[in-house]
Amino acid sequence: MVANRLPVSRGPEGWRAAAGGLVTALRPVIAETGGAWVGWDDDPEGVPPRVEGLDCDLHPVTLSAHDVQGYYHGFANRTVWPLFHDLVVEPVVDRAWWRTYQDVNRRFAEATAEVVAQHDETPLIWVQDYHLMLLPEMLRSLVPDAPIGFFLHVPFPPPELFIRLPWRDRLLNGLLAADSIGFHTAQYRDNFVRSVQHLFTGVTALGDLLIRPDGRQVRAVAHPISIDTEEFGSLATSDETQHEYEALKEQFDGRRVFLGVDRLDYTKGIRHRLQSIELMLEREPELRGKVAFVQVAVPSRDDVQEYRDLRTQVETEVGRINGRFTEPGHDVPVHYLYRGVPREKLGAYYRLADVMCVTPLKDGMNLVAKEFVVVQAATGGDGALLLSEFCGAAAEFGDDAVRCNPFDVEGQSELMESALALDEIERKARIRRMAEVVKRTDVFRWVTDELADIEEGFTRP
Ligand code: GDG
Repeated sequence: MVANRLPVSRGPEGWRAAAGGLVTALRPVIAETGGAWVGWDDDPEGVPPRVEGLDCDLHPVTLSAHDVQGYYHGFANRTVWPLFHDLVVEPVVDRAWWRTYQDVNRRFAEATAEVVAQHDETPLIWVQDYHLMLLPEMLRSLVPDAPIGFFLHVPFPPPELFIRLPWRDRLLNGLLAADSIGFHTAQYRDNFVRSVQHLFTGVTALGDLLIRPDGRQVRAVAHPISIDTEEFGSLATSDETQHEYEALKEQFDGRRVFLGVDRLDYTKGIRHRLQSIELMLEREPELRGKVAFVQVAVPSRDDVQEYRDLRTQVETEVGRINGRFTEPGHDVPVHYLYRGVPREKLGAYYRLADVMCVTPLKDGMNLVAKEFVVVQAATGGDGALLLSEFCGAAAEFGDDAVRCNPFDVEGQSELMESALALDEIERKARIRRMAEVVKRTDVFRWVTDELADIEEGFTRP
């Protein structure tokens, strides 16, 4: 496995495997194959070669402050991220960042080739995400006999937007050296295929296959990422979550709760969501005091200017709404938490929510939506899911979610109200159906499908 970060984090009791579906889903595969993980060791004291509970060798790539600035904060997060999220902010184009991105990708490739050389049999290499898009090509020349897969966790934009990037050919060539390239949805896959065909006339598309002029075939496939549904089912019903839930229930007694849980990122539609809440309270005075909106905003990329600006804008909105609609001696309408909360608390919020607002302007998949429906279904809940048309999850839930266009702030505010007004039996049935979808296509299925496609796509040289 090659990813920007190693799958470990340091807590008060030392190093442990990182929480999250990806690591959980890979744990059995890694244990079985005696796997290895190459990633940036973002810790001043370095990362140990093994961490208890994770049967996997860790191979750190150490980056200087200059590398991190150009490769990570720069090219990955200020050029590719906004471009791939349909330009919701203007990408910054900087040649020096691009050079650093190439250098760092090269170092990841060399570190990976060293790991491969330690194995008797050539292992399968699976590369994750937009930080490492040049890696398949670099690896192909260093280890020609390894199956190489790539998965993109963010959307792939339409060709009209992608071709604005000065180094568009280089990125596509980087990816096209893989045996299989995975995307969350058929739409992102099609955007990629159309970009390839637009820029490289010699490439033929045939179903899931792209045939390059040299005859090499590459698979471009849609495999939606998901969650470990059992893990979230147990989280929902654990004693600690129950305890947290009861406390929240009491705090919000007599009020219907809207919930948002996001990294504080401009792609997540938090400002538009707050504006919709404000419009709803303005339009419907009888809802004032009867509804509360909880926004968990997990700090993210706060050394990037656009993210610091976003925080100021969001906090201004929250202040304005609370200033307008709080009655002295009563609770505020918007509860804004600028921090992550422990998992049990997150589970309790998912249980508490009457309407979960997942309203990104653009989002590759969005796992919060999947976690919410699974937690609700595990406890017989009847919460509604307000879901943006512009996230991967929308392709899976159809009309069981209340679908919204977050750019239409007024329309979204009306949909918030209709979500609240849905009949209880109807809401329960919808939650059950959406949870069934997530259970059928959980994260283990994603890993199996991805690995199978990489193996099948591989032709020995
Ligand atoms: C990228 C793509 C794609 C959030 N707040 C807390 C907390 N979380 C956890 C959630 C969820 C995860 O963080 C967020 O995942 P998302 O999928 O919603 O969003 P991104 O971070 O943007 O992820 C996205 C994903 O990659 C996978 O491919 O779906 O489209 O942008 O798991 O539970 N966890 C805890 N406390 C919090 O306060 N413990």
